[in-house]
This record gives sequence, C-alpha cells and structure tokens, in this order.
Amino acid sequence: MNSIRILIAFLFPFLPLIADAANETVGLDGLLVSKSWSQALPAVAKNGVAYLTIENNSTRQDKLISASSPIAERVEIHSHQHVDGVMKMRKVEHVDLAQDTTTIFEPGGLHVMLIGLKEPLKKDLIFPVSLIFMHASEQVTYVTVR
Ligand SMILES: [Cu+2]
Repeated sequence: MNSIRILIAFLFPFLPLIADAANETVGLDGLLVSKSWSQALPAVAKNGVAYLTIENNSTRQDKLISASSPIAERVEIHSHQHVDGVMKMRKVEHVDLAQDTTTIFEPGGLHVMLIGLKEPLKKDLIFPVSLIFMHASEQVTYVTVR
C-alpha cells in the first residue's frame, strides 16, 4: 500500500487524496510531523508561509536544519522577533528539537518561508515540503492551503 501511495504521489504530487493519507508522517527515528498548513494568498503573492508541528519522541535531541519544496524557488526557516516594538522575520540556521518536546510552527512564531512561489497558494491546494534533520531521516510533509 505504501509503495502505491509513493508511486501515485510521484505521478501526481498535488493530489489531495495522497496528502490526506500522508498528512501525518512518522520517521523511523521517531519524529512526527503533523498539522501542516498554509494560508491562501492572492495569485500575485511572491512568497508564502507554511506552518507545521514536529514532535520529537525519539531517544535523542535533533535539529531541523533545512527545508525545500517544489512550490518555491527557495525555502528558509524563519522566526518572528520583536525588534523595537516591531515584529520582524528572521532566518534561523536550525531549530532545536529537544527529546520529548513538541515544536509548533505557527503565525507570529516559527514558520517555513516559501520564497519565490511557482504556483499560487489557492485554497485546498496541497504541496509537499521536505524537512531535513540532523539525525532523523528526511521527511516529506504535505501542506494544505486553507
Ligand atoms: Cu518569514
């Protein structure tokens, strides 16, 4: 069954059916990526943002070190910080994922920055984002636009 899903996902990367099946992915190393979503944006938008949740139930601390997606030219990991009373986005080199913790990427906090969108973020679109960790193997999460 899994190999069929992977084959279909390969042939139709934006097919909603597959995303439903794969919305929660657990790596062999115990990292659970879930609740991946993005905000719909006008077609003129050049950049978008994705949010997700990472649970580290593995036996060691880990780090998210990078991300990529076919929907954007470049993907960065960002945080929001108050600088002189103004919220500013800042690129972070990695996100620490301590053992037995849940890290939530959410509006006003950590987010996956999609720079140079190749396709508009229309409601109900689903696109893959690959997450690269220091220890755990790479994981693909399917982001739903809402
Ligand atoms: Cu950002």
